[in-house]
Amino acid sequence: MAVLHILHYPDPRLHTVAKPVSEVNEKIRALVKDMAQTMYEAPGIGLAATQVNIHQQIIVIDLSDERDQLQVFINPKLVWASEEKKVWQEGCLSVPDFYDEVLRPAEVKVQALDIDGKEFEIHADGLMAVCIQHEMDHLKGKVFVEYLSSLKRMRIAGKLKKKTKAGVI
Ligand code: GNR
Ligand code: NI
Repeated sequence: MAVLHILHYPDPRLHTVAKPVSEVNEKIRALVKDMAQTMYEAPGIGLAATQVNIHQQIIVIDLSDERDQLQVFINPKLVWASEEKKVWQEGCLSVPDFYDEVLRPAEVKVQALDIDGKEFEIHADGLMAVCIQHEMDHLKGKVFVEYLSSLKRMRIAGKLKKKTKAGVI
């Protein structure tokens, strides 16, 4: 197992569009383990492969307090989103120490493959709906700061560049 390096905004690699996984094999399962370890160590409630510079459609999520309820989504597809939208204060491991409000559909249905390559569907609301949409955006090369004003985005990019240069993150 290994803790992987997380890319930080405005790294252009965060805008790479992930490709579908062709087969859920042992290599993918090993990668999922490393992604889970990286998410737990960070700590975060979710991680998309894009954030660790692997451009395949893989997401791990764990919303539990005990950190023992790992959920894996491979090749996730949005099959339904509610008309109703909700604002949530979002953060991102690729945008350390910044939090801001994002408006998204309040509920979604997502179809994906699990760790055994078996298809399943979930109906998510609350934080799960926010998190799965946030992670699916990563796979499309989108970071949550792209929902904010260009002024805010530029400020965040500037501050993070400075921190990276100083070796703080
Ligand atoms: O750890 C995380 N917390 C979080 C809080 C509100 C909305 C979304 C998230 S996801 C984030 C981990 C992360 O960056 N996943 O891509
Ligand atoms: Ni994120």
